[in-house]
Parts: sequence; C-alpha cells; structure tokens
Amino acid sequence: MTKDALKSVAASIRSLSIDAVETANSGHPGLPMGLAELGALIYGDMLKHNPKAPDWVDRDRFILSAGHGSMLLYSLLYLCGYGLSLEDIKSFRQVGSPAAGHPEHGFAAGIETTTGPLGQGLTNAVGFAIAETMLAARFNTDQHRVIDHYTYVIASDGDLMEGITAEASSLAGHLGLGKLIVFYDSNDISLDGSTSMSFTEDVLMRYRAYEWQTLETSAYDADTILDCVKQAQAETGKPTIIKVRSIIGKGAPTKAGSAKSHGSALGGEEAAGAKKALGIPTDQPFWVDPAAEAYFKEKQKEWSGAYEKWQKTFDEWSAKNPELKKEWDLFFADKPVNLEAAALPSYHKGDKVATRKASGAALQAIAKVVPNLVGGAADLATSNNTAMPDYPDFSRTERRGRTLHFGVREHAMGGILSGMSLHGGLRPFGATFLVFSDYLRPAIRLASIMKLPNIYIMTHDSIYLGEDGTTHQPVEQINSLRLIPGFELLRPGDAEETTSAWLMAMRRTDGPTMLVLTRQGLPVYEKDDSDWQNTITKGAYIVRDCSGTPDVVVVAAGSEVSLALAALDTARDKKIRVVSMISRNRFVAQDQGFRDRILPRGVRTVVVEAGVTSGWEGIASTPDDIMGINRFGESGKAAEVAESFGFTAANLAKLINR
Ligand SMILES: Cc1ncc(C[n+]2csc(CCOP(=O)(O)OP(=O)(O)O)c2C)c(N)n1
Repeated sequence: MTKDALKSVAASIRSLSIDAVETANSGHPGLPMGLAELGALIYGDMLKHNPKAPDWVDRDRFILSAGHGSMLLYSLLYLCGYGLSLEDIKSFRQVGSPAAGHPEHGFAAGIETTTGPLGQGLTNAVGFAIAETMLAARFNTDQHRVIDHYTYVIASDGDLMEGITAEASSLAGHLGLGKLIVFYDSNDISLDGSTSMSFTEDVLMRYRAYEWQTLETSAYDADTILDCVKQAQAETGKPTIIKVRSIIGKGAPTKAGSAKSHGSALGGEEAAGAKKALGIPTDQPFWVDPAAEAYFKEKQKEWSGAYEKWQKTFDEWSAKNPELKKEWDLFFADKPVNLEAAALPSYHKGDKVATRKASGAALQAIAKVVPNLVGGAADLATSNNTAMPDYPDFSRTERRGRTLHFGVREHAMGGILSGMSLHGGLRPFGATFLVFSDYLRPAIRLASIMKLPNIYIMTHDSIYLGEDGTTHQPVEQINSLRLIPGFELLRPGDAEETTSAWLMAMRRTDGPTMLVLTRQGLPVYEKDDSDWQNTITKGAYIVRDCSGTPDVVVVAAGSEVSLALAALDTARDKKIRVVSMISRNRFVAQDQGFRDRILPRGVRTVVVEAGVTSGWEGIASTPDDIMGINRFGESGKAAEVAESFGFTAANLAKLINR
C-alpha cells in the first residue's frame, strides 16, 4: 500500500468513525482513530480475503477483540465492499442496523465473531487457529495446500487484563499456534483513565513466558508494522504478539491520548477540530476520500485473483484426492451426515449406569461416524468420560489429533469452542464439572447469541456427587443455565436417554447444547411410550403411565426420574404418571396439543429435581408442588446427603399423596 493510499484510507476510517459516533451520540471513537492506519494495513496489505466471497474457507480471519472499537471494523467492511452500506453506518447503533454497538456475527458479512465482552475475541481467535491447524493437517497434501491461512487479532489493554486471555494465550503458546498474530493496541488508556491505575505489568514479558514471539512497534510506522508481520509469519512454531504503541483518539485536539476519547462522542467542536487536523472536510459528514475508494476498487481484482487461484488449487486437489474430497464434504456439511450409521450402545433394563459413562459410550460411537467431532475437557477427561482413545490427542506435534487437552482453563475452553465452530469444518465439544459451568458462562452466552452448535458435556450434576461437598455440588446451575435464550440444556434420566441426548445435540445446528450428566449410577428403566425415542426430542415423554386420567403427574429430570419411579412404589393409592423432562425449554416450545397430552389440563403436576426450584413454577401446579433443593449442598456420602436433606423417594411419595 502506498503512503498516499494509506493516508486516504486512514482518513476515511477516522471520518466515518467520528461521524457515526457523533450521529448516534454514543460509541467509541478512540480506538478507530488510534488504529486507523493499522486497520488500513490489515485490510489493504495483510489479509488474504475476498469481500465478494466472505465465506471463503481459506480466507485469513480478522478478529476485533476490542469490540467497542466496532467503527474501525465497520469502516473497513464498507470500504472493502463487504456489503455493509454507508446507510448502515449512518444508522450505527440504531435498532435494526447491522452496524450494532459491538460487532455481531451474522448481521453483516465479514464479522467473524461477536465481540464486546473483552477477552472473548482473542480467545475465539485461538479456536480459529486451532481449527486451521487441524484442518490443514487433515486435508493438505504435498502438492496442494487447501487450508493455509492466518488469524489476525486486534486486542486492547482491556482484552489483555481479562483472565480469559491469559488462559487462552497460555494454551496457544503451549500448542505452538504459529499462524496466530495478535496486535496489542497499547495506548495506556482504558475506560476510567490511565492504565497506570491498574495495569503496569510487562505484557510482552508475560507473553514470552507463554512461549510467544513478541515484537514491538509504533502504530504509525507502516514499514515496521509490515516487517513485524513478516517476522510473525516466518515464526511457524509460536504465536506472535506485536505490541503497537498508539494514541487513543489520534487527531482530536484536546481529547487525544485521554480516556475522554475512549467511549463517547467527541462533541461538535472537538470533532470539527479533529477533522481539521486530519485533513477531513468539516462540511461533509461521513466523508470518504475518493482516493481510498479508488484504492479498494483496484484491490478487488487482486482479491478475486487470489480467490480464483485457491479455487483452482481446490479443484485440482479434489480431482486428485477423491477420498479426501469426500471427507471434506463430511466435514463441511451443514448437518452430521452419517449419524444414523453410528453403532450406538445398548443397555438392559435394570442395568445401573452413570449417565456420564453412557455419554462416553455414545461419544465413542458417534466419533467413529462423524469424523469432524473434536473436543476435550478442562483437565477432567477421566471424570467426564470424554477421552477418545481411538484417536490421537491434538498437540503441537500431532495436528491430526481429535482430543483436546484444554488444561484447567474452563473459560478459555468456552471461547475456543466458539472460535472452532465459527471457523467452520469442525464440530467441537468441551467438558468439565457442571458446577464449573459458571467459569465458562460468558462464553456460553456468546455462543447462544451467535447460535453456534457447540456441545458442552457437564458431569457431576447435583448433590448426588457426594463427598466433594458443597463447593462441587451444583444446585442453582441447572435452572440458571435454562434461562439463557436459545441455549439447550438436556438432562437425561438414564443411559438410554443419554444416547438420545447425544443425538439431539448432534442434530441441533442452530445453537449450543449442554448435556448434564450424573456421576452416580442410575437404573435403566422401562419406558411405557413405545415411541419414546421420537417423543423425547420434543423435550419430554411419558416413562410410566397409569390407566385413565392420572390423579397426579410427576415431572422429573435427570437422576430424579428414577427417584420418581421409586416413589411410585410407596404411593400406590393414586393413579400416577411419571414424565421425564429432558429439556424444559424444548417442551415449553411445543404446541399446546402436545403439552396437554403429556401434562393433561386440570391434573395436578408435581416436579422433582435435585436443584433450586426456581424456574419450575410454570410446570408445577403450585409452588408447593416442587421438590427441590434451595440451599447449598453438603459433603458426605451421596445417599446420606440426600437423606439429610429429606430428598428421598418416601418424601416424594408424601408430596404426591398430599
Ligand atoms: C468483560 C468486559 N468488561 C467491561 C467492559 C466495558 N468496557 C468496554 S471498553 C473497556 C476498557 C477499555 O480499555 P481498552 O481495552 O484499553 O480500550 P481503549 O480504551 O484503548 O479503547 C471497558 C472496561 C467490556 N466491554 N467487557
């Protein structure tokens, strides 16, 4: 990029960013003004991309981890011709605009991930980079490289203060992700003022300890920035972080270099002063330098040329490697293609199997027929039953591995799974104890916003885990996770339902799913609904029915289905139906006819679940018809803890008979 082109693009970014934030009277001008040149260089000189084919599998990815600087991204997407219009930018931050306050994946082409919650973007990027290495190892041949791209990130001070990026960066260094290149926007300013108030560590020294290559330059020295990128690309065994010293709000006469330009409109006078200083006409709102437009117009040829070249390589590769191409199609299919062929485990009634164990068995069977199912645990694979011993582990030397070792890094695991899903080509899962789902909840929330088909395997789901005690016994997690819009929580009641839960999770492609599983063994029960495997996909089915209209319906989830069945023995004088509700949200979303068939109107409904009662009010007839645990657990043998809480079949029978 010539100096003149760089100048014109940077001026255009600053112009659009100043005016979008002024017009909305809301937003963050500081970052785009500080990094306008870097943004221009990334989209102009660095990225292998084609705005006319934004889904190109082998494009370089760019992730603005500091999502508050969204106008930097929107300006560049507009200038490059990704489809975001000037009108969209004029309605920045307004209802219905794809130029939302923070970048939202799916609302405009070119937004690789949803960012805003600091730290998540850089963590997603580690997932993108892992996905690239996995797919490259799987599909590239000596003659053809069909997967070969970089993941670039802009991360801010705030991103690097967040714990999640420490976890993710530590893992990225350990895994030697050489194609991950992070620009660290070091402007010494965060929201409240100078970073000297709270952030004085030597960031690069920390990253060297993580086994990253570390480089440093000024945000306004284009040649050195490009040199640094060359060095980053040359270092294939380590990720690279390039500290870029910048001035927040560069160009604003009194607010540059201060938190005053971080997160609010500059104001009329300051904006005019900035424009004057930057050579932007003050009488043309949303001005774009014609030279910048001309530059990107010219670029289109080069971009489509690169894309066509790749397409040609891909076609040659496809012709030469028909078996690999078949596999590629499996990897990149919208839905798991071969699921029906899985040799799923079978069980005998009365077998006692922990659902975590049944999950492990289902996973092995599904992994055999779904070759892009990859994942792992946060150092709990043995407890979560998530290891895949038939395949190698993924590591710095074994890129074809399928089992990931996230280490004790739950939050990063959450963000990395999302990055892997977003990259495309892989179906990722992650695992830990349910109680630690709190540690990855912010990533789960974002996965739900983005409708990513991540799978989370959460075991040790209640007080019934026993001796590990209060700290490890989830009570509020299950109902709390059910609150997340678009999130699917499945709590199967026995080993057979666990297999169904896996199939439901695999078939769900428009949002994340969590399997909530037991540590303790549970009996495999008879199911009165002969079509239960279909019915369960609607969220609930009748496990045990009575003749005629029931007096009471007992709705149970997970391990409490067998508790409810046990309670039947002591509640003989009533006509009782037992329902297993594997997914409350799915059940509630069914039509009235189905819901009435499971829970007939006017019939008393009792709910039992080993967790807080809040959330079940809409199912139970009255708040008094819910048996749950509204206090923290206790260390002790599972049966004794349950007994001491009165969480027994006898007490459930009493409630039913009331
Ligand atoms: C997890 C999270 N916490 C808090 C915020 C609110 N917030 C937005 S930007 C910011 C800090 C800004 O500092 P920095 O990251 O250095 O960005 P810069 O000021 O350089 O634009 C904060 C606290 C957030 N977006 N995400």
